[in-house]
Amino acid sequence: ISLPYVLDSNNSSLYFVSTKKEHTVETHTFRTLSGDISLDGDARLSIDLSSVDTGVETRDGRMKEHLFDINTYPLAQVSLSLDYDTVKAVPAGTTQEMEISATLNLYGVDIQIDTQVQVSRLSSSRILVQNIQPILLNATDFGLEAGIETLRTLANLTSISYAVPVNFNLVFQTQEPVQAG
Ligand code: UQ8
Repeated sequence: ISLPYVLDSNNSSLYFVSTKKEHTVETHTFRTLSGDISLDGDARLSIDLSSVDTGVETRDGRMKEHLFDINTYPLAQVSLSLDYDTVKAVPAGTTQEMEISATLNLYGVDIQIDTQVQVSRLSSSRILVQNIQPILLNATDFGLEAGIETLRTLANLTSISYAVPVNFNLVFQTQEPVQAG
């Protein structure tokens, strides 16, 4: 039997990196992720931008308002199609590299991300999907540079880089089949 996979958000994470004043590099995250993989192989990841966590509340608030504009764009969404049977066939305890081509929608803009992921089967019902190389976003591709300049001015900084590396660890699980008898 085949069953859809649903993101186990408690065991999944997505981190991004910012650089300010040339050499000050910080790691941030989004607390709320959701996603699924359908039997047709449609995989989706939804990132709640209001759950941004940089460890500084004032900064989180400013990013939601001036960078992401969460009232208009509450989510970043990733979608791709893959071969469900290939994913299903990864034996438990093993890892397989896969080339994927995904679409990221952020700030109303779609960009294509071609990258390599590692798919590890943790058990019959759980898989772990991780990027192999860091994914490099450029804020200008989404028209986010004006928002970054606003943040820079508010925080009185000499610079904030438009280059943003992203890493993710995503655990997907299928519902365990109910044992007969
Ligand atoms: C089986 C199988 C293969 C399944 C597939 C499953 C699947 C769905 C896989 C997904 C695959 C995939 C390709 C995923 C892609 C994931 C990505 C790339 C998601 C994107 C996530 C995202 C939205 C990232 C953010 C992007 C972005 C442009 C962020 C901007 C970051 C910046 C530049 C922040 C600046 C921070 C800063 C330095 C602020 C200045 C500051 C302020 C304002 C402040 O107030 C303050 O305090 C007072 C400071 O000091 C502390 C400040 O520094």
